[in-house]
Amino acid sequence: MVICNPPYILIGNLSCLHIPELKTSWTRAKRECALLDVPGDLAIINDCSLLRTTKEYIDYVLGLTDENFWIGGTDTDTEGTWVWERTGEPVPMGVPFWHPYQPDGDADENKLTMATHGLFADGNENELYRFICQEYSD
Ligand SMILES: [Ca+2]
Repeated sequence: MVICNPPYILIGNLSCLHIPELKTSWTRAKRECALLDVPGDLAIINDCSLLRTTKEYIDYVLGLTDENFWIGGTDTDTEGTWVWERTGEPVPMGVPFWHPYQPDGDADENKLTMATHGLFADGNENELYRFICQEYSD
């Protein structure tokens, strides 16, 4: 059983997430997660149930259907090779995680979002988006 420390809340009985009100760049979003009372990092979403329940939380609890959210993936180091920045583990590619037309930004878009459609899309790191922090236990 997962126990979450405030400000994180349990999503889908799977992970402890917190979505601050700020819109900011990917790099500052990452820093903001680290500065929470219980430090976290931009979310790693490796599980399609977590992807789905996070989107449901965003849409139906927060009512933020038109927002993009930074999460913890990047292809800055090797264009086209997406990894979770915190662990270096690969980001799952294709269905059901990514939108069918994503990623499409090549070297201009090297950070990962959960976009308005609830699926992954690449984004330019200087875009000002909401973001999803995750408490981690390892
Ligand atoms: Ca890229």
